[in-house]
Amino acid sequence: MKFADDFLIEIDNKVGKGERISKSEALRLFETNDLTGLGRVAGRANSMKNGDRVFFNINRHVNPSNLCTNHCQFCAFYRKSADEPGAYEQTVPGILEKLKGDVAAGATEVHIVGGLHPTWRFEEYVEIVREIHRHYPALHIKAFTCVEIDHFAGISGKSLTEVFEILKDAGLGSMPGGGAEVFSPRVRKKLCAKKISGERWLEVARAAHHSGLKSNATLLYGHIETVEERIDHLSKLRQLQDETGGFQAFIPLSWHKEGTELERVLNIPGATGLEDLKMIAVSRIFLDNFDHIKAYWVMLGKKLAQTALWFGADDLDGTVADERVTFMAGGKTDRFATIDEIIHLIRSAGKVPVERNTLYEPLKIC
Ligand code: V47
Repeated sequence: MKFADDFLIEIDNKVGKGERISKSEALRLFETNDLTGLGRVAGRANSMKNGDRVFFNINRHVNPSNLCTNHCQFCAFYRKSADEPGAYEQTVPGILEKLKGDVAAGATEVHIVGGLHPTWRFEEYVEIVREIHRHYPALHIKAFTCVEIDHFAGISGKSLTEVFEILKDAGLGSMPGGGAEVFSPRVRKKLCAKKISGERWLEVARAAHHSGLKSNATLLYGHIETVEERIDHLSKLRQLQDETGGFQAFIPLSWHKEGTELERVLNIPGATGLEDLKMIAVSRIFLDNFDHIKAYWVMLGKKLAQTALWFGADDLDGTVADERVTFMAGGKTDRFATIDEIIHLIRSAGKVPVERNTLYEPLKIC
C-alpha cells in the first residue's frame, strides 16, 4: 500500500504480521496528517478480525436515576439532590413498562447505568435486575459500570465477588464499559476527584472477568487529557485484556460539553470529527487483543459513526432508545435509531450488517 506518511508503511507491516505496536508508535499515529492512510491501516487491522461484518444489536438504555454522589465535572447527567431541576428516579414498574414495547419489537439487550444514588441500598439495584429478568427472561441484562459495582460493595459491606454472585443470581449477564473516563490520576484529580481511581476501575473489571462476566471498556476523550494520557489508558486496558481476555469491545466516548461544569469553567471545545476518527483508528491498531471497536453513534452522530466503519470500527452499538447521559450534555443526534436505519448505514458503507446478541454471537446477517 502507498501512504503519504512513510511511518504508516511500518505500522501497516506490523499489522499485517500481527505484531503489537508500542506506546510511542501510537503517539506518532496520533500525529499523522495522513488520515485516510491511517484509516486504511486500521481498516486492515479490523478486517483481519471481523472481515466485512459490522455488528449491531437491538437494545434499550435504562438510566434508573441521575442522583449521584460523584459530581464529575465532565458530566451533565447527574443531579446532587432530588429537588434540583431535572433530577429523576425511575421505579421498577416504570422500567418494566418501558421495556415491554422493546421486547415486543425484538430487543435482546437492556443496558443499565446510572448515578451513585445517595440513599438507594444495594438490594434496590438487585431488585431492578431481578424483576427485569423475571419478566423478560430472554433479555440480556448488561448493567452497572465498575464504578457502580465498587459503590455496591461499599454500601453493602460485601466483597466484589459476593456482589457479582448476587447480581448474576438476579440475572446480570454482562457489564458495560462506562466510568473508566481517563485513568490518569492528574485528570481524575481535576475532573472527578470523588470517583474511584483508574486502578480500582481495573481491579473491579478484573474481578468481574474472574467471576465469569464479560465487560466492555471505554475512554472519555476530548477534554483536558493529553494524547499521552489516552495512550497510557489504552495500554492499561491492553495489559488487563492480556491477563483476563474478559473485554468484548472498546468504545471511545467523545466528550459532550453542554451543561457541564467543565464547560462553564474552561469553555473548551471538545474533539473535532478528525480527532474522533483518529481515536477510533489508533484504538483499533493499538488494542490488538480486543475483538471489537464500537463507533457509538449516539456520541459520534450517525454520519460520523458510519464513516468510522472505514477507520477500524466494526460495531455501531444498537437502536439504543432513551439514553440520557449524552443528551443531557447537548447530544444533537437522534434519540433512537431504527433497525432499518442501522442496516442502511452499514450497507451503504459497503459492509455486511450482522445483528448480534450482547456476547457477539451473530443472530442474523441482514
Ligand atoms: O460512564 C459522562 C461517559 C459513560 C459524558 O459498554 C460522557 O457497550 C460524553 O459507558 N460526554 C456512559 N461521555 C456511556 C457508556 C457506554 C455507551 C455505549 C455503550 C457502552 C457499552 C457504554 O459516558 C459514562 C461516562 O464515562 N460520560 N458524561 C459526557 N458529557
